[in-house]
Order: sequence, then structure tokens, then C-alpha cells
Amino acid sequence: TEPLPFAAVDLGASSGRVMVGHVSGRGAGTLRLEEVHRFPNRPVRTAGTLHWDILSLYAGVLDGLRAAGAAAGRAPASVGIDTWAVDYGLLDATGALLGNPVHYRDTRTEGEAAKVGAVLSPSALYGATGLQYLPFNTLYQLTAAQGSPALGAARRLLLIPDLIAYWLTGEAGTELTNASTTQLIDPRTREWSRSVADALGIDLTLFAPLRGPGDPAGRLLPEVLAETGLTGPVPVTAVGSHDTASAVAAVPASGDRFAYVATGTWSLAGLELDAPVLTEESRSANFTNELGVDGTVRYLRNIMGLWLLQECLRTWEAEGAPQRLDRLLREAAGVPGLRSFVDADDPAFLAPGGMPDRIREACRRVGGPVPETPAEITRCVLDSLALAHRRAIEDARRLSGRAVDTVHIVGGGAHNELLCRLTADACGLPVVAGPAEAAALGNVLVQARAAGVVRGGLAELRALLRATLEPRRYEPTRDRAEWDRAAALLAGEGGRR
Ligand code: ADP
Ligand code: LRH
Repeated sequence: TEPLPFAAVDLGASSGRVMVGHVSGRGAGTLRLEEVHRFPNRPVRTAGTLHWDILSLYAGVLDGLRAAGAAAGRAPASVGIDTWAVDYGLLDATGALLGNPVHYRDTRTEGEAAKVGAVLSPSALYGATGLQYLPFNTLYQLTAAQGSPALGAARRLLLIPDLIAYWLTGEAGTELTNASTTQLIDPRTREWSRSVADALGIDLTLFAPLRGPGDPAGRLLPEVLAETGLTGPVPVTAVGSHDTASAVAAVPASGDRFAYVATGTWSLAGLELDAPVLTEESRSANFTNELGVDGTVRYLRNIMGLWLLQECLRTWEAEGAPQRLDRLLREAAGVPGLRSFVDADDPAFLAPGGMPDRIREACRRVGGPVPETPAEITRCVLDSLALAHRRAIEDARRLSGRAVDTVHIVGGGAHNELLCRLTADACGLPVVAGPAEAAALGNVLVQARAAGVVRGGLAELRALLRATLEPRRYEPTRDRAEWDRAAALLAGEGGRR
């Protein structure tokens, strides 16, 4: 019963990392997570199109697997891969990649919703797929690409984690949790929606067969073993390959009266349910039903997230006034709260570039004072995110009928004490913050269960997390009047938009 090492490859929009989870099933089980490699994820624009630098990310994965072997003193018992959702690579008949995957923030899908809407009404599409309208859902990327030489030559479409797995193993599959973000899956049957694909002329045979979290996904190829110095065989296991699916699997909640906010580049705020909510009310509130580990549904809203702050930092650095995040957050804690805030769901913030000015402009629209200094802008972003978290959680409760007594914050934003405190205050609920590396932990636990090292459902995996982690707890202040006023003001502004 020595702990076994499981390698989690977790690629986020801001950084990629490879972690080793040491898991044993002794007694109630033990779990220790070790970061062995982290590398930046920098999108690249060429000829007007924003791409992921996929080969650089893959090189980071190989470096990470080598580091995982060195750290554990042996090859991992298995490898699991999770990444951001919706994006894909196309392969030709020989299995070669047809161009760099396009970034979901690229503008090629502008106008696609209207085109698709003329064929399938938004209600029909929501009824069939349960997915929130986001301009970059794979469905719109594919209709935008129709007629392109690359799509014409493509014989396979692999979502990003499946593409990495293909390069590592030579085997192609489509993992279900991530497939549900394509807007081509029916969340009731958890199978492809042929009616939607047929109506839009999308060729479902491009997708490799579906596989689910815990399914075997091949073994590292000899060339990969040689490059990473690992001794085989090393199996690859499908996990919740959508990073948010893995992150929510690792929310250390007990019972079901919890909401979560997975905060990184995005804030994904909502509930874990047993069945999708496909009502018209849910559609107009822009709630999504993504598929989770163990037959669950993630009922949530995408909120612009810490992207707002990441982009401000990038702008300030480019302007020659770089800011340190820790100092900025300390200063922001001293700025009076709720003076200026914006609608953090506003699609106007989706594209990169010029974020401080776009935030100031949005503040003018709401009508409050315009934040000037980096600390004021940071405070505005965090107040706005807290308001958006509150609105998403309130809407999710109302639309699903589920009671909530705790909000769990996981992902990189769990390190941000001010954001956690403001979210507790805005929601009027206790916030439990951590783990920050929830996606990697969910990835590791699903592998360890598939290997028979730990047993049980999500409740048992979460009990193991609670036994081994020390999350921080933030109690809400009693006075919510200011938050109520700000929320009402924003609701008015949303109505005018
Ligand atoms: P992604 O997976 O989308 O790349 P992460 O979950 O890694 O994102 O979260 C990254 C974000 O977390 C950063 O942009 C930053 O705002 C926040 N973050 C990470 N570490 C800290 C920290 N020590 N203090 C405050 N915020 C942090
Ligand atoms: C978070 C995430 C989110 C998706 C977005 C594209 O990393 O996977 O769940 O909506 O990226």
C-alpha cells in the first residue's frame, strides 16, 4: 500500500502544468499533490488569426512527464490530461495536424449565431444541447470553418486534451465531459445530437468514438517513453478532460447544498445537478448544462473571470508600468469598495487588448466614478466578479430549485483572499476556498479510482480531499445592503444593454 504516483497534465488558458498526485488507499486513503513543471501558455496571432501554440504546449507536456518520472523516482502509474474546453485540432488522412488550433477568443465566429439561428432557433438548440450561448462553442467554430480547405481535408477532429492524448499514445478518442462543450451532445442521453449536427451540416464522423472519465486511453508510445526517459508500459487514462469537469470533481464539499466557483481565467459559477435544466427560463438566463464526472451535470454560467485582471496586467506591462499581483491586491483591499463596478458577463470583454480602457468605458456606462489607478481598477474588477458570482449562484438556485448553504471557490482565484472575501459578502454565504489546483486533483483522483487505488463515488473522493486539504473559510459580513444596491443597479444596466 505504498502511495502510487499519478501524473496530471492540466493545461489552462494562462499556464500549463504537470502535477504528480501520490495516492494510497491505506485506511481512509492519502493524497499528496506535487507540482513538477509549469510553463506559460501564450497565444500567437498570425495573419490575423489568434492561435494556440500547441507544439510549445506539447513540448511542455513532455518536459513535465520527464520531471514527473524524476520526482517520483519511477514512471507514473498512469497519465491523465485535462485542458480548457471547446477548441480542437484537425488531422488529415495521414494523422498530420492541419494547422494550429484556433483560439476561442479569435473573432472568426462573429455573426455565426445569426447564421445558425436561421436554421435552428435558439430555443430548439438549447432544448437539444442545454448549452449556454457562447460565441466560441465548437458548433459555431465548425460552421465558421465550413468550406475552408483545412476542414475539407480533415478526417479527424480532436478536442485539445484528446489531441495531446493522441500524440502521446497514437489512439484517438473523444472524452465525454469535454465533448459536451461542443454544443453537439444531448445532455439527457449523453450521446451526440444527430439532429443538431444534420441540420447544420456538421459531419459527426470527424469525431473519434466517445470515451468517459476512467476509461483506458492507450499507452505512451515508444517515442514518448524515449523522449521522457520513462520506462513503460505507462497507461493513459481518460479523466474529466474538460478542466472545469476535473475541478468540480475536486470541490471538497460534503452533501449537495453547495455552489462552486471555479476561478481561473474564467469564473465558472453554479451547481452540480443530477439532470440538466432545459427550460426556456434557463436559456434566457444563459445557463449551461455541461456533463461532469459520474453522470453529473454542471449547471453554471461562464463569467469573464480573472481574465479581466490578467489582461490589465498585460497592458500595464506593455505600457512600461508593470504591476506585481500581490502588491496590487493589497492596495486594492484598501480602496473603498463598490464605488465602480461593471457587468463581468459582458461579451465586450472577451477579446484581448486594452482592458483598462474597456473597463473604464464600462464604468461610465454604469454611471459610477471611473477608476483611474491600477489598484482602483483591480478593486473594480474584483467587486464586479463578486457581483457576478452572486448573480450566477442566485439564478442557479432559483432555476434548479436546489438549496445552497456554502460556496466553494477552487482554481487559481482561491489564492486571492480579497476575491474570496468579497464573494462571501456579496452572496451572504460562507466561502470555502481551495484547492487552487482542483483540476489537477480531480484528474488524479479519477485516475487513482480507475487503477483501483481508491474506491467510491464523488462523495468518497471528496471525503479524501477533505481529509487531506486545509481549505480557508470566509464568513460573510452581515450587512448586504450595499451589495443589494449594486446588484440592482447592474440588473438595470443589463436590461438596457
Ligand atoms: P487557468 O487554469 O485558466 O490558466 P488558474 O486556475 O491557473 O487559471 O488561475 C490563474 C489566476 O489565479 C491568475 O490569473 C491569478 O489571478 C490567480 N492567482 C494565482 N496565484 C495567485 C496568488 N498567489 N495570489 C492571487 N491570485 C493568484
Ligand atoms: C476554463 C474553460 C471553461 C470554458 C473555457 C473555454 O478553462 O474550460 O470551462 O468555458 O475554458
